[in-house]
Amino acid sequence: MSGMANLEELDRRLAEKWISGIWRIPAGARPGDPKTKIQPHLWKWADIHDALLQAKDQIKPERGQAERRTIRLVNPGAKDTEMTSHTLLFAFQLIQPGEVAPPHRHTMSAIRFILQGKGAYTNVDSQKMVMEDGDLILTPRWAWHEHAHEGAEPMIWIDGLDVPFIQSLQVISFEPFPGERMPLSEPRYDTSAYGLARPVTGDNDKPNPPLHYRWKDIYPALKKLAEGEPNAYDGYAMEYVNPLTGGPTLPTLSCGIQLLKPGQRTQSHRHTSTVLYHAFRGRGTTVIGGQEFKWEQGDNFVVPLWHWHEHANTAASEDAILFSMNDAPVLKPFGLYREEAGQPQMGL
Ligand code: 1HN
Repeated sequence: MSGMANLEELDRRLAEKWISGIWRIPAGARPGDPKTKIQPHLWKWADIHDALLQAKDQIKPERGQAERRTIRLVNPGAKDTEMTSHTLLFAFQLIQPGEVAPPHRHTMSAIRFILQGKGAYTNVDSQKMVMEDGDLILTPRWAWHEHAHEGAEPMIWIDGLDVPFIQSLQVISFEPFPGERMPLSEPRYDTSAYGLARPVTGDNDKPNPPLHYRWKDIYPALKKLAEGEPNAYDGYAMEYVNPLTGGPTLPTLSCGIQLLKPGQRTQSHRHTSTVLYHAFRGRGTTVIGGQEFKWEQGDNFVVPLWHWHEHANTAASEDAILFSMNDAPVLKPFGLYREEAGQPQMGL
């Protein structure tokens, strides 16, 4: 009998006992550099908006039904999970005047980044947070939340969640609120007053309150930052911090906002975190792993981990503003966050 036949026989005998030799692991599973199934990809705003309008009359955000009129961005490398990356999900939600997206809570953390409309609010842990364009609103893990719309026109926002990460840990819990509507009170947390001082209350024991970062506070800060020196890789970039800890936006994900001036280009770098981007204002080009992606307002793209990337604002006179969400907070505590500077790739 040949050696190979002997080895196959050995593997078969071990498998019967639920044992497996590590000689069965292919060499390709020991890469020198991190490998991901997630692919660089861009989703056009027109396609996202069309999808929401097509779902508008067919889907109602009702209990026991869909609960939310929400569409997901599916990475071509994650067809099995229908998620945007292996850790993160970007989804888009539309709510009609008078509708209520029923209250529930889950072990996934969520952010809302508001894109269009007026008059809707999200109720997180009984705090009424009125949504305005460019606002970032947090729904921390296990917080009760519902959305309601008191305005006159459809409202659209981004839902950013850590669903696939929580799925991979197999700790998903989901609970409907015991009652049709949540109780409501005015917000207790005013983030704009929190930057330098925080309330001395028992709430400080709760490190992840449902915070509201208002565009009317963030945008002037971003413009002010743009009067100074840019970051080489991200332009004029800020992270939405948790003012109670100084840490990331949420324990499993962090959000950022960055401005590129007309004609501005960044240098290439790569890191082990994955980033989902939304073009909030302006237009430009991002090169990801040698592939060029042209974006304009409303478009979304993903920079998969360890892919070289650089951004450019290609407009002559308009600022470009990118909102982003990344998974660095689940890497950094374990020393798995790595970053490397590269050579420029853009032939613009
Ligand atoms: C969710 O609870 C919401 O509450 C939106 O608005 C999108 C995507 C996956 C899982 C839960 C919401 C979601 C979600």
